[in-house]
Amino acid sequence: MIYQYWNHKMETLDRADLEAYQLTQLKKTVKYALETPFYQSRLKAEGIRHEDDIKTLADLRRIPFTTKHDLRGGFPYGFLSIPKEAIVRLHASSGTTGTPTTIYFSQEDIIRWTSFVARSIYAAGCTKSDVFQNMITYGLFTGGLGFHYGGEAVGMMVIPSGAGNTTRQFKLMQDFGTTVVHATPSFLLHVESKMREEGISRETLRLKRAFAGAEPYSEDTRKRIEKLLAIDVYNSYGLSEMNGPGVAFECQCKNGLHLWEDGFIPEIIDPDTLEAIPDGETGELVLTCLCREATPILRYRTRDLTSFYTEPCACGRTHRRLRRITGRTDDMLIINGVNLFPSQIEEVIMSIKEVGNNYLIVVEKEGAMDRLTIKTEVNQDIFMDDTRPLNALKERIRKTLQGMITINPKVELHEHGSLPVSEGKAQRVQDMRPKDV
Ligand code: DLL
Repeated sequence: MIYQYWNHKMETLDRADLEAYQLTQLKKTVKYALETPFYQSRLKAEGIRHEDDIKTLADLRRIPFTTKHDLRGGFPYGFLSIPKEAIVRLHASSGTTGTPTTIYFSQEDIIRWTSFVARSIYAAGCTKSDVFQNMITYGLFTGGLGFHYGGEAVGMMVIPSGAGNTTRQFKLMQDFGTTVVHATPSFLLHVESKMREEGISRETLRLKRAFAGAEPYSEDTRKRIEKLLAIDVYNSYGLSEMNGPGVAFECQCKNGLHLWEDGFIPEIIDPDTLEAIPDGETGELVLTCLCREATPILRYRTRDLTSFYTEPCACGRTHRRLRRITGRTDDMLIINGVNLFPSQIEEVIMSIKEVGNNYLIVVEKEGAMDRLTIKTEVNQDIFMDDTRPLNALKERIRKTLQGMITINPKVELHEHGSLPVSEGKAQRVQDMRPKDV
């Protein structure tokens, strides 16, 4: 395979040069951080009064972690390091507790962010001949504008269709010969179901690739989308605190996500002890943003669980690769004392071909015990009136799940298209247990 690089020099820097570059950028970031109300006191308490107090990359460890809680506490301007007149954009994530976290960008920040997204899109093999339909939410969410700017920088024709309205999405794809789409994996599954429902023939579309991210999904889900839509699907990881998309992305080897280490310093820690863990082992990803002046964020605890591949990638890029994110430390369900990540359930059910494209995990209290119910849609080819094969399928799903997760779930089969669909990030878990128990 011939690999293409957006910025060959930066993408293939050897480790020593990459670390030297990181140190320069880290010092700049610390300089900006010292301008913010939040970090001023934080850093000074650790004896960091000037960027020159950072002498090596190891000095990063002197800086305490930053959490979502800290960011909320600093709302609205506690993390701002430049005069307000120099801000050209704000993005925000609302989260669940009400207080949003806001990230501000200067013009230079937007240019740098755009180049990381463009680099990612290019690594997946796209060129300026592509027609790119950005089927993800625009607005305060970073997915829309982040990919929009990146796509334009590559020179693709960008169709800012946004999420939702599958009928209009198909029309745009057919009218303009869309070759690449971007969406959450759950929306891509929904698009595929709708395509069949509306009788859209694959031959009328020119689709070749999709970028799928913003939420966890399993390798089986990727394979399912690839097979059903006959396209290549590339995993894309990012978070608003680190700009948005364009933090880590799969190249054409599709074997882990290159984390752009000239833009971000990654660490993987044990979420309980907060100690660094050996390369290759799973833990919480901590990121330091090296490419933003307006809102510097140091050692941010992402809560995302992942690990690094230790072997190099065939594409020649030197930036280390993350394994697929398996969940978040705050996603973990404890069911009758057993720890369970929603991704473990997805992994099992998406490998069963009779299972449809949508599912829901429900946890309730039944007396003193927790009760896990998996509601899944069945494939469109399955008749809901035929109870015998349906019961056999239900039993097969139950047994397979029990074997993998050691919990005996109740399984409910639902007709294709009957479970709620989300256009953005899917809400797969309904935990109905009283909060104080
Ligand atoms: O989801 C940014 C983004 C937009 C990424 C479009 C990729 C594509 P937030 O809304 O701040 O930002 O959510 C960030 O989403 O900490 C992960 O928990 C999760 N996440 C994002 N990408 C992936 C992925 C955007 N590829 C949070 N796999 C992160 C698993 C993902 N989880």
